[in-house]
Amino acid sequence: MDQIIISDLQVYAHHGVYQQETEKGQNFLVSVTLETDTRAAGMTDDLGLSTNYGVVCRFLNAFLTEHTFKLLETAAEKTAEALLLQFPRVRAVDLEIKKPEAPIPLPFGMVSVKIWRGWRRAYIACGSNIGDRKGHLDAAVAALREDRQCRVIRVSDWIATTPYGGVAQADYLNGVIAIDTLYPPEVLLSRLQEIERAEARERKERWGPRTLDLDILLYEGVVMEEEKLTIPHRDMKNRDFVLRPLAQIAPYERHPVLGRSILELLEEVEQNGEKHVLSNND
Ligand code: A4P
Ligand code: MG
Repeated sequence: MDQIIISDLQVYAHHGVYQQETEKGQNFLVSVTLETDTRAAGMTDDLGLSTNYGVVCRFLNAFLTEHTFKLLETAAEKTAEALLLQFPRVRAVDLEIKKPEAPIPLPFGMVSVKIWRGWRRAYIACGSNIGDRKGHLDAAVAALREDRQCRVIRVSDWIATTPYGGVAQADYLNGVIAIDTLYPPEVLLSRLQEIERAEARERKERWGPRTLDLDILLYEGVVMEEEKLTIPHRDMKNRDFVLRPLAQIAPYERHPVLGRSILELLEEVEQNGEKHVLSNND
């Protein structure tokens, strides 16, 4: 991706573990690379289509002087988050905060903390088969829209499906939500479980009926296999009720392990797999 680069912006601020640092203050040097698409601005010469680096510098200065953090790590973490929330065209930031006057009683060149943080695309499967099914799914979208660390990008249609897993229970309403998020995968999972709890979901039996079930299908090409969290979702390739709505909003997204597009996986399950999508959705 294109980059806008600011290097060694000098900010006088009060971060540090020692009292003298928070009382007296010292100079910090802030370097940031903003990952952003500059093409539209480049083609039109219109600053409104880009991110104004002067405004970014003033924002950095204000943020780092208005807050006091003990650790450079925290200063970097919070500053990166603030930048990503403040400037909508910035997809990711590479941020380094240097502390040239750090209280180290030895000769040294520089100490600094450097981090990369960015918005990552995730796809969330949602399902409900108790009560006001549409109300529960809509509530999940509303909760994600209210969360500053998430941006809802697209929402599929809600489709009626028969239960999968050989359990006799009511039909489901299923769909998929595409979001960009600042949460790492484990934190996103906890956040989704909070939203499930808010819709009064009770976990009694595996594959049992539920007011709201939210599963992470894909997370920006991440592959991980832990008991608490497996990405991509272990069973997505066998589920037409997941692949159909996912294909509606992201047909060419690739499954990072199988290496196949969602459209290909959907065709496969529709030809050879179980059919749970009710035909009156078409
Ligand atoms: N977990 C691991 N990986 C993930 C992931 N990628 N996303 C862990 C979310 N959670 C993940 O899930 C159990 C545990 O899986 C979590 O604690 C989490 O740490 P759960 O939601 O608490 O329980 P569950 O949903 O009953 O079990 P499971 O295995 O997640 O069931 P599924 O796969 O969600 O299937 N038929 C239709 N037509 N439509 C449906 O939506 N859903 C199910 C449930 C069965 N049949 C269905 C549908
Ligand atoms: Mg689940």
